[in-house]
Amino acid sequence: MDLKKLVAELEAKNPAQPLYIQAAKEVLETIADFVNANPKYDKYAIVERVLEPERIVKFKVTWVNDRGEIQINRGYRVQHNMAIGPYKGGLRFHKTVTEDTMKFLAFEQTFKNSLTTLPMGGGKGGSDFDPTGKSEAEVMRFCQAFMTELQKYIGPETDVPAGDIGVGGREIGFMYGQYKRLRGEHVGVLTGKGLEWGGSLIRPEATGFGATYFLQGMLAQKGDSIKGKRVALSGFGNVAWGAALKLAELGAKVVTISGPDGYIIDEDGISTTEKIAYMDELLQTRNNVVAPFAQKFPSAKFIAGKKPWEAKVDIAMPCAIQNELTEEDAKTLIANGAKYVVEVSNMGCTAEAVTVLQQAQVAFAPGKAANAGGVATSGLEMSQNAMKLSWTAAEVDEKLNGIMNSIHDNCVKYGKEPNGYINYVKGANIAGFIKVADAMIAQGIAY
Ligand code: 2IT
Repeated sequence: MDLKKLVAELEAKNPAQPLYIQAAKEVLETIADFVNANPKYDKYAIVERVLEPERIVKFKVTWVNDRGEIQINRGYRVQHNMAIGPYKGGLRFHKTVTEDTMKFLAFEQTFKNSLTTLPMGGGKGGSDFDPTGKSEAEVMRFCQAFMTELQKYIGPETDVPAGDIGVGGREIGFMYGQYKRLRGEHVGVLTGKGLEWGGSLIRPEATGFGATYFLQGMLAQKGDSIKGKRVALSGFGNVAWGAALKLAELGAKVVTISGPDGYIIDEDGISTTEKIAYMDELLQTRNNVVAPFAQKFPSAKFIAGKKPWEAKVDIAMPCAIQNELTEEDAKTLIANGAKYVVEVSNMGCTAEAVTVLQQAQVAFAPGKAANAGGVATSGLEMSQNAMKLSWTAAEVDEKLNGIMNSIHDNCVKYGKEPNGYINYVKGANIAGFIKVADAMIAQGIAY
């Protein structure tokens, strides 16, 4: 493959889509040597083909708010790649959602899902609907209107959405109810369902648990361990919550969480059951502010308008949204002695931040590897739905742990550099690419 030419084409074909270009460029740059060493990929134009989503559905969502006013939002589903299984990926409801956001997330999802070892293709969807401050009735009406259109394009064997930012158990419930009402089928068309109606144990915790298991692999690789480590988390949603739970259990000290309003620093550690439960309580208020945490717990301080990356920590785990950790933040973390950065949000670090971290030999894990535990457990939910049975929490957790270990092993296999440094970005991209690429070759010129 001609890297320069492909990057130029990528930029020309996707004008005004900087997120998609950022995600795709990173993959192109890290797989180029591998692709060039294996001519079959060029023979079948696999790289060019994988850069193009199989389908993008864009639709109008019209609903009525509590004041009787008509609201119009945009809905999306990007069906990126079906080579290894049905499209699979979350739905994001957030005011920043654009076609660019959806394309970058669906692209990342294809490689991530490939890494999980489970048969899932890549997709992503969502809307620019902003859940902040909306009543339960408004959220329900929106979810019903959204699913009325989305249901035309999904199904348990074709495309299985789940949650993401702004979409949790409540929203999955409202959308599942509407799917059932329209189709008359109780099937595994969504994951992240409630336990009583087809959901899986450990799914709510899975992204945070999985990222922590991945971190354990990174630490073990350097003969280090998690106990006593100071950790900065950003965000206070489902992902940060799951990570806080597992980090506390394994003896790390989480010192920060954050929101759009600023960050919380707590030198006593955000490690007690009460504090972690309060994170979830704050999320359920849907006000999207973290400041009240400091009013509730005297050991916690609120720093308005700042990000948690200025705290002195050993490990940073961005758990909020893309590009939340910049080059400046990376330099601050390095100056403060951080040795590990684990992306738990999708593409949580800017490209410049990743370069700075890698140059300083900080162990850096990309989201598509470290946060794959969420979708992996969605895959386990699909298995349980197909078998019409449910596994115990211990069974799911053990499978999740095994999957995260295998992702870590694969990153090391394809990402180890001559000096011993593990380039997890390169490892994840090559390992994720191989399975998708080989499946596409086997299936002929279809997509
Ligand atoms: O980014 C992700 O991997 C998710 N939001 C979870 C997707 C899923 O299908 O469980």
